[in-house]
Amino acid sequence: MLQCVARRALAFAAGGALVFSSGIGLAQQIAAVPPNQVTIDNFAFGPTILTVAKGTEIVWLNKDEEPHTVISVDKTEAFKSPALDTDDKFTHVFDKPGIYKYFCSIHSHMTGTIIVK
Ligand SMILES: [Cu+2]
Repeated sequence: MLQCVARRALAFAAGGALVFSSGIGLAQQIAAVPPNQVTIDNFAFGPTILTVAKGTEIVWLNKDEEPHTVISVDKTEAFKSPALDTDDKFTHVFDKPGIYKYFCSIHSHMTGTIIVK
């Protein structure tokens, strides 16, 4: 009787561990691309339009083999990165709500927008 209960408890614990470990796997996948990150890849900013809460620090990460820059069009919350090489990052904190357009000064067809709520 006691052994039977112990066996059930063990089976339950194993099942719980399985659910728990798969839950961690999902969390790691989500963490792989932070919600405040813009990835520069194949001559494009992605996501092209990113909406965040005010006070958010945006991280631009260059995954291209080419250098790129991140330059604000709007002067009210100006930001201007140096040329970013492969795997270089640039960050900017957006404190005021608004719509902030930016581009790459090396490849002016590359554009993106940060919407701050
Ligand atoms: Cu560029």
